[in-house]
Amino acid sequence: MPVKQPPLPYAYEALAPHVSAETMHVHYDKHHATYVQKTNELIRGTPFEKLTLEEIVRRSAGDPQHRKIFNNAAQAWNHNVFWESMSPRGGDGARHRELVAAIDRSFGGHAEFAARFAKAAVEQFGSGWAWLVADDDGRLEIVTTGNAGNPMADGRAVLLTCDVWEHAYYLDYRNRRDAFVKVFLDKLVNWERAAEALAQHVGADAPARRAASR
Ligand code: MN3
Repeated sequence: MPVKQPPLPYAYEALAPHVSAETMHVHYDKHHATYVQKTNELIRGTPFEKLTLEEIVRRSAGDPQHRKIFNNAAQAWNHNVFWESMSPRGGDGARHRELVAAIDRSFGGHAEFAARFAKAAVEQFGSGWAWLVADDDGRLEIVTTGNAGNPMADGRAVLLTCDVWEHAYYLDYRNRRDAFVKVFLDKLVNWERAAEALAQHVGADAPARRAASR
């Protein structure tokens, strides 16, 4: 299988009580696994078969002919980032100096960032994703996308994402997306991952790395 589903970075029950083991099993074993499986079915025997998952997402983005491939490949990639965006020791605000400075510069502080991220995530109409992204100058922005949409396809560095499809929270929070997003921000966000992604994108050798990945 050309596209693999990476193992969860923690145990199914590791995020409880904030995200239950039941939600993790349904979400990772059923929803995410199905996107990976469908991607592999769709790319079999096509030029996409030789590409990495990131390349599949970038090259199918915006092409109506490859919409099915994009939808499944992007959902496979988005979930990889979502699992990494949470940690059993998460939440609590960034501590990495560069990231704290970027949040202050871009939003005016952690509280303002969290309020804006929560608002964007809750107001995303229907299924989709809320993202913290960085541009080439290290300026941060909160964006939302519908369905499988993803800002990596537009060349932005993804620091974090929160899945706001109902399957991400319905078993634990029913219709209360706001409650799930609050817990995501307060208890789960993996700020280490965000700091590493920012450093990779704006570090000294980042322009060369970005060019190579295009
Ligand atoms: Mn999901």
